[in-house]
Amino acid sequence: MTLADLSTTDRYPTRGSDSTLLDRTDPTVWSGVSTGPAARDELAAHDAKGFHVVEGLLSPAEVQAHWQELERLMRDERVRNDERTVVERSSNEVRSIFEVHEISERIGALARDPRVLDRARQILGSDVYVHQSRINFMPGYRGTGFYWHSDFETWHAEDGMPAMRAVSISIALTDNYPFNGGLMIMPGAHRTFVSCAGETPEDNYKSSLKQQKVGVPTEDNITKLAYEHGIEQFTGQAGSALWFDSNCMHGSGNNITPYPRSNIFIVFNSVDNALVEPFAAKSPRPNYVASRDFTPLRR
Ligand code: 6CS
Ligand code: FE
Repeated sequence: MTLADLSTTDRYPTRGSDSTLLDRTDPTVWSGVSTGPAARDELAAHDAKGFHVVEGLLSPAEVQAHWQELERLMRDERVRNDERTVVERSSNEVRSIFEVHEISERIGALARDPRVLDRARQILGSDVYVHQSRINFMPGYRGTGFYWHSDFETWHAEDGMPAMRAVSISIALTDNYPFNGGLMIMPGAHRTFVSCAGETPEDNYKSSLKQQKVGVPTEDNITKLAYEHGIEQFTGQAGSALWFDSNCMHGSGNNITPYPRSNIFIVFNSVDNALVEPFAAKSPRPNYVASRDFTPLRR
């Protein structure tokens, strides 16, 4: 199979008539970049489980500075009225702000920070660019979660991402507890691609970013994966970070506690995995949800 074939052949068919479980045919940790901040055992854990945690990535002072940046963005009427801001379906509270690495210089610098950029390059084995960035606020009392899903299933179907060669970092800016919507994740389930039934509606992203209804695994398949792999939860102090593979099966519950669970997410994609035409949607999603600027990210 030539490189060109690799990017256009659909090895992960989805959004058809049925929902099946397919084996992953991509590495999780890619060869090609031998140096970086990740230790051998961290890469081994990431390969086996599909994720690993870096405690204390940001210092308390850095957490404070990024939290103040979040509050500044929240107060900025232009940001609130921007199409890149998604509000909660049940209230008018901000749920997410997308392309936040472009909107905020401080978060743009975080994406280029060697503690972040160099680890992404190590995992993906190449130069990388930012496919998507967002802040998920998960406010107290009314923050709603995200049902079980694989990000890659959406990025493949709707953004045209050919291979599982993207990785997300979720940086906690508030303490992530089991009870305030901490992200749940199935260790090892990243080696299975869950093909989902159901055609992608036109402009699906306008509703899916509030509540995903298409590209959602069946309860049968979630049950199978949960019984095989179990469920772990990312909890940790503000400043800690979760690195997780694009195909991890993950989700989060609602937050009815007084404690917000606000995280910064940055998704890195390999420059050798550039988006092509969507594999299961009539037209690609907008750039602020799926960047088509594949320029390698530099410090
Ligand atoms: O559609 C997406 O790109 C987004 N949806 C979810 C539920 N997680 C990843 C990403 O932010
Ligand atoms: Fe997700």
